[in-house]
Parts: sequence; C-alpha cells; structure tokens
Amino acid sequence: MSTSSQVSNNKLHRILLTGAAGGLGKVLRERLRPYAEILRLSDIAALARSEGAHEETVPCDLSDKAAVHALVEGCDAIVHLGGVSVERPFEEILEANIKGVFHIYEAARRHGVKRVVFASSNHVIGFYKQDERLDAGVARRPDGYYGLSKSFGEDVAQFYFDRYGIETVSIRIGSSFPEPLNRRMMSTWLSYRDLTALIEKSLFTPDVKHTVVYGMSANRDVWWDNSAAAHLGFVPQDTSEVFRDKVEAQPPVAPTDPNAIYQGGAFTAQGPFGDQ
Ligand code: NAI
Ligand code: 15L
Repeated sequence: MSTSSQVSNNKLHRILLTGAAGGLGKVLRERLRPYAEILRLSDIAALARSEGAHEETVPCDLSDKAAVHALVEGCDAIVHLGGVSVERPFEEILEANIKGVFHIYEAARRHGVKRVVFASSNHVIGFYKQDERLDAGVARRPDGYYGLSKSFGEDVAQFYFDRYGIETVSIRIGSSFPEPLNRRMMSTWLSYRDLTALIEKSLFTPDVKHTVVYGMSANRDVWWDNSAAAHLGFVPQDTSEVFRDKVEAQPPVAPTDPNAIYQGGAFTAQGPFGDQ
C-alpha cells in the first residue's frame, strides 16, 4: 500500500481500531502502537481514557450509520474487531455485525480508506469436521448466526475490493486467548504475538486484494492450509504444544460432543433462541 498518509514502510498516520474495549482490542491497543502515529480507538462499551497524543477514543455504535461515517473520517486503515463475538440471537448479530460491517465499508469508500483488516472467524467454516483439511478457497459452512455474519463480512470485503478497490485481509481467527482453553483449541489457538504479526502483515503487505487467511499459531495438529495467503509472509512463532500437558489433564471429551467433531465446536449446537 502506498498512500500519502503512510509515514514509513510500517507506519501509518491514523489507524482505526474498532472493538477496542474487547479482549483482543485491549491487547492490540498496546501492540499496534508502533504502526500508527495515532490509534483511533472505538467501542460501544467504555474505553480506558486515552493516554497521550498517540491515542484518541471515539465511542460509537457500529449499527449507527452516521456515527460510523464520522468515526472513519480521517483514518488511513481500519482494523475491524468490533461486534458480537459469540453466538447470539439473530437480531443482535444483525445490528452489530451485519449492519456494522456494511457501515464500516461504506464509510471506508466515502472517506477514501484503502485498507481494512477484518476479524473474521473460524465459525465461517465451523460445520466442517475436525478430520477435514481446508484451504482459504473452500466453500464456507457457517455454524450459526455469528458465523453467517462473518461470512457476510467476507463477502462485503470481496465486493468492496471488486467494485471500489478497497483491499482487505479477512483473518479467520481460530481461538486467540492467552492460552488454549481446551483440546479443540490445541488446533485453533492463535497467540497474541502471532495475531499482532498477522495484523501487521495485513496492514502493510502490498497488493493483497481480498486475502483470506486462517489465524492460527504453528500448532502441531492444524486443520487449515494458509498457502493461498503466502504473499503475506506470515510465519507464526508460537505453538499450542507448550500447553499440551495442561490441556490433556482436563477430563476427556465424549466422541459425540460437538467439541470433538466439528471445527466450530460448541458453536454448532447453540441456539436457536427465542423458541421457549
Ligand atoms: P470481544 O467480545 O471481547 O470484543 C468485541 C467488542 O466489540 C466488545 O468490546 C464490544 O463492546 C464491541 N461491540 C459489540 N457490539 C458493538 C456495537 N454495536 N458497536 C460497537 N462495538 C460493539 O471479542 P474479542 O475476543 O476481542 O474478538 C474481537 C473480534 O475478533 C471479534 O470481531 C470476534 O468476532 C473476532 N474473533 C475473535 C476470536 C477470539 O478467539 N478472540 C476468534 C474469532 C474471531
Ligand atoms: C470466535 O469466533 C469467538 O469470537 C471466540 O470467543 C472463540 O469462541 C473462538 O471463536 C473459538 O472458536 O474458539
């Protein structure tokens, strides 16, 4: 990417981080600091106050089109983490994720933002079985309303590239937590260090068009093949292996448990909501 707002090879003037009050947002608030002169932090939830000239906080509900347009103005790239991050009733997902991602791209178009990093999810392919190996081109099999919203987000990203040339890296994040919490996450775990490196590559690699990449560390038993995203040059440094003894000390999972069958684990069995 080459824009007048690019300060140096790996630094932009202003990056917008949505979902900045969330689990990953709090981590990235610190870790993205080297990559922007100013990080614009946004969330619907309360944010810790900005600490200096390198940060600004802008509260925003992603379902509010006008507010999102104001939020995006003046930004050089967007790291879009904001939204509902678990399976929930469709109406909640519709507002935060589906309308939210549309508003982000429309605002990007209107304000000339040329690069988006979209926090997609493994739940766009959650109904594949754990013995299947997937590349980025495989047909999506969302495992719920949440997965459907991320699948829509990937389609929006492709459309805005094809129509307007806005480039996106859609990261199908596996499980990004301090450590893997269960056996399934031994395959899906993405360390915070590797997540940060992947976002850096996603922001600064030239000519990504719309790239889909699986967000996973260098785990032993992986389900996903990232060869189609090799141009990002992402080489994970961490592995879930260091947590194996701890995770395998947990009670065994029944072979009939969705956590042992599907890539999306328990998400495949949540809902429907509102039938009671
Ligand atoms: P999180 O739930 O901790 O953070 C999401 C943030 O979005 C929250 O702070 C929430 O207040 C905000 N948000 C929700 N609705 C909003 C709205 N209408 N307007 C503005 N902000 C709103 O989730 P986490 O774990 O930090 O994940 C960040 C992103 O990465 C999410 O998009 C999630 O779907 C995605 N992801 C995360 C994974 C993980 O392992 N942590 C795995 C796969 C995807
Ligand atoms: C996700 O998409 C969720 O946002 C996160 O909380 C985890 O549940 C993760 O997937 C996972 O599949 O482990």
